[in-house]
Amino acid sequence: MLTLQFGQCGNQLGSDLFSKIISDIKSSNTGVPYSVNYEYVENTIDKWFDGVGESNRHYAKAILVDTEEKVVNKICRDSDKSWIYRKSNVICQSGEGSANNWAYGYTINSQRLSHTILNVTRQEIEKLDRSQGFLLLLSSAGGTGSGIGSHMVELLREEYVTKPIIAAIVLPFTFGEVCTQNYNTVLTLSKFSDKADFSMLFENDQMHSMCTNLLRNSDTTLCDLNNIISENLLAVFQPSNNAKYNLNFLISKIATHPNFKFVTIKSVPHTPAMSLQYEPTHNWQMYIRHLNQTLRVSKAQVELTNAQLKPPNSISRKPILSQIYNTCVSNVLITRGKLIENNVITLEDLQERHLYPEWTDQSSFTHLHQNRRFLNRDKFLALVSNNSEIYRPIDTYLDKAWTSYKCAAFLHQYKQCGLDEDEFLQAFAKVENVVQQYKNLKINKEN
Ligand SMILES: Nc1nc2c(ncn2[C@@H]2O[C@H](COP(=O)(O)OP(=O)(O)OP(=O)(O)O)[C@@H](O)[C@H]2O)c(=O)[nH]1
Ligand SMILES: [Mg+2]
Repeated sequence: MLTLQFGQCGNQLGSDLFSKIISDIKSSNTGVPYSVNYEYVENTIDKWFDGVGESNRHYAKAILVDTEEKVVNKICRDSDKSWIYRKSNVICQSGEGSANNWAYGYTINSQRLSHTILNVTRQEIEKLDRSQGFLLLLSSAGGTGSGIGSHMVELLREEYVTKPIIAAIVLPFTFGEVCTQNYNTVLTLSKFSDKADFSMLFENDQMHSMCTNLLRNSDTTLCDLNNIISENLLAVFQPSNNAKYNLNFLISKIATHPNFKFVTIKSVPHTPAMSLQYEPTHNWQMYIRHLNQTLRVSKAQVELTNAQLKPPNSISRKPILSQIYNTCVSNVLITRGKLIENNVITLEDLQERHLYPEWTDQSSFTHLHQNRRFLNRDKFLALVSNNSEIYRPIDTYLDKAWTSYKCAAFLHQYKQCGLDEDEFLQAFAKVENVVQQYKNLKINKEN
């Protein structure tokens, strides 16, 4: 798998991801025989690294792209001792970035850099003849990751028509930071919904609240958010017991319908570092139940949905399951850790038909397992879910972007970079359509 890291967020996240891969393969307590661990480590190195450089440091299979040097220089300097980026894979223009403007990244900076990015990509792909495809890392809020990332997903799809392309897209804090972030997010999602096989969305809001509430970290930094995101990504992409498990397999299980290409990853357990050793280890079922809960619509939302869709029913007070749970196009559960006889994994909760729309079949749920412990954890579970809940964050950015658009806020900055009104409106229409499709999943089932 060739990773392409774009902009500040993509590069910082990528760096954390590769460090985590190394800690996983170096963890001492694997829980499996030597030969099983050996195969796991070999597969991991084969997937993420490409040869070794000076002092036996593994070269990451990655290309780094940015339009300012600060972050890239820092992560190249900071690489821990056992892995390193290839200098020739760093494509960085010493400039001022893309000014949080998607159009500046998509048109002006892409024009300068895309040729080089494609050339380096071609060289890498030729070398890695069994390459499984591309993983793109970026945030949707800035200008470089979102703009150049969007242009590259188009170019890659054009050149590698059948190769898997997936992305991890970090969505900005909703009360944030960059005034153009909503436009940038809509423009980015519109491109990725078309060109990527699927995109995994990570909301900074949610990652932050996990850090503060679950991990009791009162001083949360971007590194802490990346820590959770890369753990989630790895829990999905590290080898499983299924020999056929690769990117194509995952795409065939998770992106089963062309209208639904955005997914989330939820994982358990997350324990504060301080209490890790005192924390009881729960059985598989407890963790699965926990993941199952993440498929529920939050209470406030249930009330909202009910009020909008159906008059309250005074006769039947029984909760209607389809109204409480989100509707899932597909779910892939990956469990990691030792299976013992009196603690089996039962999957009924996640296989319940009420979770899935009628047009799907049994194959909308997939379970993969790996006996080897993950990152020294006794058990670790990740659920990749393609479900209706995803419309909520997307709709929030879309709404805010539309409100700005109606009063023409900041539009001149985009026009200056060559983005015309039509392209803007097309992006709005595309993302609105994504939202509607996911919303309809629920409505169709309830009718
Ligand atoms: N989770 C996470 N979010 C980040 C990180 N760095 C930046 N962000 C978020 O990304 C958004 C800003 O995008 P950047 O990645 O900094 O922008 P860029 O792609 O470098 O684009 P320009 O700086 O405009 O050229 C904000 O929403 C930040 O919260 C990171 O390391 N982790
Ligand atoms: Mg930047």
